Amino acid sequence: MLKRLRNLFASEPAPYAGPKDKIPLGELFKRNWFELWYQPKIELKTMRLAGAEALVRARHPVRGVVAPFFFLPEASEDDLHKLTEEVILTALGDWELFNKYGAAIKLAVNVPVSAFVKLPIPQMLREARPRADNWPGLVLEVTEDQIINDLALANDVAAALREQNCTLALDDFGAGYSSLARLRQLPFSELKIDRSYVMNCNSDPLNAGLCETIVDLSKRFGLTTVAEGIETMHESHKLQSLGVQVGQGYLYAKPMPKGHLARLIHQRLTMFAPAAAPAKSRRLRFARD
Ligand code: G
Ligand code: MN
Repeated sequence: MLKRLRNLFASEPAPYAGPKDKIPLGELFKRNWFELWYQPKIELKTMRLAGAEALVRARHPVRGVVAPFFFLPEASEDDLHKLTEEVILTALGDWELFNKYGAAIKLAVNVPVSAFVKLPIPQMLREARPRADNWPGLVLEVTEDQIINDLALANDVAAALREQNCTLALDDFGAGYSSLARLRQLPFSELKIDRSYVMNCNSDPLNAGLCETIVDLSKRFGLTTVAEGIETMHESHKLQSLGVQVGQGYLYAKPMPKGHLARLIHQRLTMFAPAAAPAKSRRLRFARD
């Protein structure tokens, strides 16, 4: 059952056997290859759709859908900022589509910390944000290693974002080894546990301990804990028992084009059947608010 469901959601880039050269980011825009895909975030307690993370993809005419590894690492700062602007504006527009299909979900975008210095992000949000009353705001994810050395900037940015109903999430948490002293000052709404700690957390006592510690910390600061890269039911159950509120990973759904997600929302598809009770499948309902 799960395997079938997973195949249903297998919308990741198709394998391509030809040369895998890097694609200049400028090319993406010039040729209109840029696409924004979405990976669902699931509330673990209810198995309802809690939100989605927007992830950049390139639709190459020969290679098919290409992941960021092939165009992000060598991109210039200017191009990265242009990409960030595009991502934010596209996600704001796409939200209207998901809302139309009945899910006013919170979308998250990835933002390089340098973009907060170079781009007028709060102003962009003010001008381009959906006007609907039920818009829940946008989450801007910044990686721990980039933000942790500039908490003054983080605080300024968080304050400006708050005025637009938007918040910061701390991405890849754990990978940057922030000191506890610094964590006290974090102006974030969400903490995303790095995939490397989520992996095998059900059987690896060290990872389980790290996840537990992060959940405790997150709770103390009143943050939502999100686990990234969940691939098995065992990991999912373990994380839920540790108090992780939201999960994201191939187990539930791979990143998919906005139309796919809109369709899933519209169809109210069952995405999840608990492994512990295979005879009685739980139905995933998509949150309307
Ligand atoms: O760090 P960040 O959350 O931005 O990374 C998201 C990336 O991780 C995306 O490119 C996505 O395709 C990938 N990803 C998402 N879920 C999983 C998963 O369960 N397993 C693995 N290996 N990769 C994942
Ligand atoms: Mn992210």
